[in-house]
Amino acid sequence: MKIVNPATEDVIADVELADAAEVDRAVERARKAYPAWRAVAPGDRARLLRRFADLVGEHAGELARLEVDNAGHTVGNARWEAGAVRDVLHFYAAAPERNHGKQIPVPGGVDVTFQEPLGVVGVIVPWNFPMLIMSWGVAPALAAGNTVVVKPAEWTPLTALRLAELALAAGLPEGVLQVVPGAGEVAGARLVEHPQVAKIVFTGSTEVGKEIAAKAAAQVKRVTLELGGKSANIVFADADLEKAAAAAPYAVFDNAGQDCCARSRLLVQAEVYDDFMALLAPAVRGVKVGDPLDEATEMGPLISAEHLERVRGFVADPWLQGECPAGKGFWFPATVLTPDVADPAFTEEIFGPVVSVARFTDEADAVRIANDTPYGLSGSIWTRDVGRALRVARAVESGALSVNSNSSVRYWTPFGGFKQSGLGRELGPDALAAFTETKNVFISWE
Ligand code: TXE
Repeated sequence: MKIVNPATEDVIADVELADAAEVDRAVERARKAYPAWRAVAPGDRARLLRRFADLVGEHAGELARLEVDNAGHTVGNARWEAGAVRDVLHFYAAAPERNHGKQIPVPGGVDVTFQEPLGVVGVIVPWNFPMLIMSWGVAPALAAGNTVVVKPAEWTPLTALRLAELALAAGLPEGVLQVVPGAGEVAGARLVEHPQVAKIVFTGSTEVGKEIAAKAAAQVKRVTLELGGKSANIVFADADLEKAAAAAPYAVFDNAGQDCCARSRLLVQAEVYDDFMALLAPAVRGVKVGDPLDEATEMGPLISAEHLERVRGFVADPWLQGECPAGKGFWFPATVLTPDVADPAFTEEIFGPVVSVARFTDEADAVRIANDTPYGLSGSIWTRDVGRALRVARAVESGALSVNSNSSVRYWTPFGGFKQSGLGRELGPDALAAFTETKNVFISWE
């Protein structure tokens, strides 16, 4: 498949797509590599993962450039992402030596638990944050003693393939981490259906997530799902409006809105609506869209022509649109809509640089609108009232909320969705449990 730079439409690579038989061979190699990998002494496994992390750090510039060229990320963001991949690997490198079980008092003997690895884990990655999301699955899975087969998104396999090379260079044995580029319905589907794959970690659309959950259920296969979002950015009248308005564009236009945590519904309390919108307009117009390699650029292109058309289909009668380059590349401007709350632009995940604004009357109304969605991934609350911040944070049905901030993801805290935004949690100390089974052993002393 021809891999295209979304900013220039140049073909930058030609990658062969794996068929189902190739996936089977990869799973077989992973299965063969598993007994030796799980038997590696914890300290040695930690050392190998640290070496892998260090190599990622040493190649951060190269990885960032690949992500810029392949996914259209701005160079600043891509550099941060490469650093974050390194940090995620370092964080979980500490895990093999801390993967403790318990000793539980029982009569007649000793009862202990072990955190056993699962076996072969399949990680299916989307195109919006190719290397970063890959690392969220790979790092804890490897740390817990599993072997991993990654299926990157069709459009964006380049950083995944490079990370697999770096893993080998770091000394991870053959078969422990493999990357199989391929079509979702072929290679992805085979990974899900393969009886020797013990768990699937999937990030992508809710539609495909449901299909994967159903297929996995047929084998009682473990799944972690990170799916879509339509998160709310709630601005109360008592907020620091200037700060909230300055932050709002980045809450939704970062990565050109191709972010499952994008706060694509902006809810503003009625009495400050006009003041807030007057502050928002120049902030949106000020978003610098263009060449992702330019250090000053804040927003790059969308991933593909197909996706550009999809995003365009949601936009009618914009309240405001910024500028974007004309000519080659899949460009779409930062866009603000003020649709009816029943409009698809307000209810569906657009996954582009489009924010839909609505007013609310009071706290209860804000919570009602925020929760009136099948999604529940992230969100922000802007207020100076600590009590209100806590009440609303507890009431919004969402997995990751921030108060007076856009922040969603820190690798040492848990991340995942309520409702149809997902199943299970990634990152943080708890993610390790998602890659192990608890085994209970009773030893009689009688
Ligand atoms: O996602 P898909 P797409 C949302 C976003 C976007 C929409 C479509 O709204 O516009 O989904 O994006 C693999 N069995 N998000 O079509 O199809 C596929 O190859 C197994 C939200 O790219 O879900 C890719 O590797 N695997 C999101 C991955 O699944 C299958 C990130 C995601 O692709 C498969 C991306 C199948 N039957 C899109 N079909 C987020 N939450 O961050 C596809 N795949």
